Amino acid sequence: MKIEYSMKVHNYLILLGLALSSLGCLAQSEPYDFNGDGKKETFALVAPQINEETSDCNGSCECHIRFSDNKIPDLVVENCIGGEPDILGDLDGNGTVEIGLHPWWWTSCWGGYYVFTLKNGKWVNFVDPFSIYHCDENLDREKPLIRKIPDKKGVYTIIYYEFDMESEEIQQKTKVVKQNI
Ligand SMILES: [Ca+2]
Ligand SMILES: [Ca+2]
Repeated sequence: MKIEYSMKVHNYLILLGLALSSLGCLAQSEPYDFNGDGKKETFALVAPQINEETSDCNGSCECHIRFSDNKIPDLVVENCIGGEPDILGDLDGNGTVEIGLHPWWWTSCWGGYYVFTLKNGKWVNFVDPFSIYHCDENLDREKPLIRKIPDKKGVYTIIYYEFDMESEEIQQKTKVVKQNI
């Protein structure tokens, strides 16, 4: 029951997001410096259009995070029908703010979480993507899923999910991961 209820809420949020984006009411983010040029910019997530009859995307199911500074390329996320990007702060202290995203998908409670950073004019994975189980009521989305570790460089603590074979339970875990770039 718990999962069913969460899925309903999840699907409602997707529909709401899709409705808003189709109306052109794209929510702009708070301004931060995503490319490290000392000036702040905003972004909006542009979701793909959904064909109501086929319940599929018109074109590719990909989201574009588009920036107010047109020198910054779109952050293109495949297998995405919407989402609410997280502004994670400047995790590695190089002057650019990192962006996190759990891309919405049709039905599954499982999904990937991606941490993106702009490096040499390209969006790349800051750490390897990890799994989250977003139907879990104990998943506090107000808290960042990736955190700096005080006095350590290049490693971060992440919150992720795993299906534990022994207990046959879905478990929330934490671990330390290395920065990719
Ligand atoms: Ca900037
Ligand atoms: Ca950074």
